[in-house]
Amino acid sequence: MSSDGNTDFWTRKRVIVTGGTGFLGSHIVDSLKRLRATVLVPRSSEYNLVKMDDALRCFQGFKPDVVIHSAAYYGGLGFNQLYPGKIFYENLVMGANVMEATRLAGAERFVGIGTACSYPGYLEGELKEQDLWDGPPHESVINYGLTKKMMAIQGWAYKKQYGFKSIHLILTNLYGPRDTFHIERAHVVSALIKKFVDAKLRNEPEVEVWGTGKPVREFLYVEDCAEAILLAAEHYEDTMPLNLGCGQGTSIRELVELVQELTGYQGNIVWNTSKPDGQLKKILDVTRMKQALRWTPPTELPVGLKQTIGWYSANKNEADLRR
Ligand code: GFB
Repeated sequence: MSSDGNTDFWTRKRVIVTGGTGFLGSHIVDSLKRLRATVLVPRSSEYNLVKMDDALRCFQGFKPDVVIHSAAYYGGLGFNQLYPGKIFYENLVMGANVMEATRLAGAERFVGIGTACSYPGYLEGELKEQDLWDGPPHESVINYGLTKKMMAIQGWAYKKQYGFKSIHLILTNLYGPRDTFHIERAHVVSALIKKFVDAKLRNEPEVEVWGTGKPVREFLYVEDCAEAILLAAEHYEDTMPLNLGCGQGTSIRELVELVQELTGYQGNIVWNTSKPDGQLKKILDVTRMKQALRWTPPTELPVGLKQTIGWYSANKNEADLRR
């Protein structure tokens, strides 16, 4: 057993991480390398996974033991409103191709990365895995949420017909170093960090934030999430999807105040209520996660925010350009 609780399950395993140069994927790759796995990250210039031929060429060439499908074409609420069609098509087709290519390449397991946006939009309590199929996702993210949910169905169908082993992990809102800070694509945490850090640097009198501040979200630090994904890949085998989160809600108003305090910005905050709030509450019930993985995320929100602000400030030029 290594110091981070993993066994030697990953040592010398051949692992494909789709999206392995992206935000979440790059942290998964770092963790896998520490655990001495042999990792392939398909580069989009070489393999376009929306095309089945490319997916097959990549997967049959490398012959993975495990595939972690963390690639996704997605962004925050604003991005979903700008590109709903492309988000739908790319995620749906890529998910179907990657799982089929995994099966044809004879890999022993597939790890699908899903999203809390797949849950029914009307639910108000904490989101439990057994409620996943009880209704349509919130209108602001339905085009994204349903595509990810289809991977869970594909895994179920493949198990039934082929005995294929896959798991479907439902992730809450992530944040952390290497997030997307480009304002068109950013989720709320990276958007706020960028806005406050930039406003402080430029001595701007006010920062605009979106909506009413009332929505509640749950935020999971990306390094914790990568750790949970690898634990689940090793220890979780059920076809029932598994939530990964911290189980604690933070209102957008609280988050704004926290980021303002941690960045030391002294100006005013303007709430632009013409911008959408999205779903009012999105918090995962993580009871099953704690039982199955014997794990809780170690990073508290203020600590993770400090790390992310530090990373953004140190890598601002590069981070601002990355879409
Ligand atoms: O993180 P976010 O863009 O997406 O927005 P979702 C969360 C909340 O933050 C919304 C508010 O209520 C926004 O109105 N907010 C306040 C801001 N200021 C800002 C700002 O400057 N930028 C942004 N982006 N929001 C996501 C999906 O929905 O859920 C993702 O869009 C993903 O694709 C994730 O799947 C789980 O939390 O509403």
